[in-house]
Amino acid sequence: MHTEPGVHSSTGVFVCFEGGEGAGKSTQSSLLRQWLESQGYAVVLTFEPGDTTVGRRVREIVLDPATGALADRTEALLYAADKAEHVETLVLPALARGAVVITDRYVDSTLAYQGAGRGMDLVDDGLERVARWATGDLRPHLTVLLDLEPHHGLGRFETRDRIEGESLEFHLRVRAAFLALAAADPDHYLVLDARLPVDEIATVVREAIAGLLAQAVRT
Ligand code: Z5A
Repeated sequence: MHTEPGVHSSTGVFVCFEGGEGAGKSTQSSLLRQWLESQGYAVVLTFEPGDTTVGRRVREIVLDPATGALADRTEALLYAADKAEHVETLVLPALARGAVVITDRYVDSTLAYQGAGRGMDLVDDGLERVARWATGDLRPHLTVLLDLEPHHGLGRFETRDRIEGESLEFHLRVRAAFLALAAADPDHYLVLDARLPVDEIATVVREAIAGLLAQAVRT
C-alpha cells in the first residue's frame, strides 16, 4: 500500500491504536494511559470518530444502522470532517502542550474501511489525499496495530453498528489493508496478535512507548 511521508509532530508524542472491531484498542489505550500517568506524563486519550462536539454528531450519522447506505464519498467525507475537527481542536493543541496523545483510530481506519472495505482507491479516488488533507498530514510517531481475525473480534460483541454489520469479506479486506499499511512503514508500526492476554499486550506496548519517549527526550 502506498503512502507518502508526512509530518511527525516534534513537540508532544502521538500514538495511535488501530485494528478491527473488538481487537482491544479501548482496553489497551486505557491501560497505556494509566501507565503513562503513573510515570508522570501528561496524557490525552482520545478517539475517532466522535471526540469533539461536531464529531459526536458525525459519529451518530456514520455508525447508526438507521442511517442506512451512504454514497462511499459521503461516508469518506464525514469521517474526514470528524478528523479535521479532531486534529485541529484537540490533537494539535495537546501536542503543542507537550502531552502524549493516544488516539483510538485515525487515518489508517479511513484507508482500511473506506479504502479496502468500500473499494475506493487510495490514489485514483483521492481517498488518501482527502484524509491527509483533513489531518494536515499529521502522522503518529507510532501506530499499534492490534491484529485479529474478524470473526474473533466481531464475536466479542452482542450488537453491531452500521460498519460492524458489513460482511465478513469486508472485514477481511479491512484487516489485510491494516497489515499492508504496517508492512509498508515498519519503523512507525508495532503489530501485535490481539488474541494474546491483555497484560502481555500491554507490556509490549509499554516497552515500545518507553523507547519512543526516551528517543523523544534525546532528540
Ligand atoms: N471507522 C471508519 O470506517 N473510518 C474511520 O476513519 C474511522 C472509523 C476513524 C468506529 O467504531 C467505527 O468507525 C469502526 C471503524 C469505523 N467500525 N467498525 N466496525 P467504534 O469506535 O464504536 O468501535 P471500534 O473502534 O471498532 O472499537 P470496539 O469495537 O469498541 O473495540 P476495541 O476498542 O478494539 O476493543 P475493546 O472495547 O477494548 O475490547 C472489546 C472486548 O474484547 C471487551 O469485552 C474486552 O474486554 C475484550 N478484550 C480486549 N482485549 C482482549 C484480549 N486480549 N483477549 C480477550 N478479550 C479481549
